[in-house]
Amino acid sequence: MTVAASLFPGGVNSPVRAYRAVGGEPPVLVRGAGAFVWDQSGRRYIDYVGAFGPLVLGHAHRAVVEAIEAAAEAGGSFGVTSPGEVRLAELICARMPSVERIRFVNSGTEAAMSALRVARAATVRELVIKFDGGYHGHADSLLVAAGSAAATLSIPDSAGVTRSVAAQTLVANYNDLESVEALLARHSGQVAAVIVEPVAANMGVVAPLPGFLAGLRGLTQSSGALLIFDEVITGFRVAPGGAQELYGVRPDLTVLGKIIGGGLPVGAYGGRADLMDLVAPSGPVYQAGTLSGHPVVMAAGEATLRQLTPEVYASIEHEAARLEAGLRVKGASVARVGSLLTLFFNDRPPRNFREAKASDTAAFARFFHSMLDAGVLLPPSQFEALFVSAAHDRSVIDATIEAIA
Ligand code: KE4
Repeated sequence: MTVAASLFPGGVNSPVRAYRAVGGEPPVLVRGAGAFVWDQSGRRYIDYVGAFGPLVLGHAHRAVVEAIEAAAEAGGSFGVTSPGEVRLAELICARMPSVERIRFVNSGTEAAMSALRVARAATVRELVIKFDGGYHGHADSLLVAAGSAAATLSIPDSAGVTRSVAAQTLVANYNDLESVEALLARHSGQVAAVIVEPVAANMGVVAPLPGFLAGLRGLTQSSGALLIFDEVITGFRVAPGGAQELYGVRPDLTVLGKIIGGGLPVGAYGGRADLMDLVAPSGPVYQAGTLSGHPVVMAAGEATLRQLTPEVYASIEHEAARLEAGLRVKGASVARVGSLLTLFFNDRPPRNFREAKASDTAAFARFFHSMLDAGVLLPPSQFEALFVSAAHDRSVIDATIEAIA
């Protein structure tokens, strides 16, 4: 796509799509249906990218396409609340009881950024704790990296992020409660929130160790900081009520995206009513969005959630477990939570980002390309997750296992 290269930085509209981590030229994909995508030469691939999470039903699910068509026919965004927003919000709040009030936005980034603003307003504190390897979108305050051991302050993880912004975000180690405790003690009374991916999926899939999430709940409660679950990936993916249902831990605020938009641009943040009532126009925290709650996006999200019945979760779980067994190749280890999987070229599943980074990324790149040659499209990075959808039926999983062999 040389034309794309002249139009977009790196020829892409999101960096991971440039295949820098695995090398080679990305295929140009033109169509998707169910578990499959086709490139412009007509070649078919089994797709485990699934738009990086939203397509839990697979590509172009009939019910979702029809809902989008009907909503589009009925006109665009009206600039006032419409029934579709209410219906989707009711579905989300019914499945995630911790979400008593919700605000739709247009990306996970916007949702995470807004949730932090609410937390800072609610606690009148300035610092936020995130985890090394945790990704919450590209808001300045979330693009920070752990400072070197000596420098206890965080450093920017992107050009253009200022040191003063980075200094307000502290970085702890995933699955390491002591690292959180130490930061809370050192900055006593100053931490507004801890934001965490309850199942990390941006360092590859790293599950929370037993007690980790409950430990975060206790530490935040006792220190006066809020607990924010970033469920942009895990929400309605790892269980009907997301990771907070799966692990039985109730956050103060939840960040959502991906699945709730059925593949269209979406984000949402929500949680305790007393916190969300701080958001304009009912409170002093300003946040707005021209196309927030767009009827077509709401229709796609509603159609998707309505398809996600216990039976569908059970069948996705069954096939994902079969894929996990099939992924056990020599010299690699598999991490899986529900329909999220990562094959780590590592002698055991990592428990944090430092261990994940020790994986053999060159071996992953070779595996990626051999699978691509065999007609299986994996996410182009060791630090992403494979997504199994409801459309990945027995025959698709069998074909994938064959390709692995
Ligand atoms: P968006 O702003 O990209 O909609 O969402 C940001 C985000 C927030 N929280 C979590 C846990 C996320 O995983 C993401 C975005 N995920 C990446 C892939 N892991 C999106 C792919 C991309 O950047 O192109």
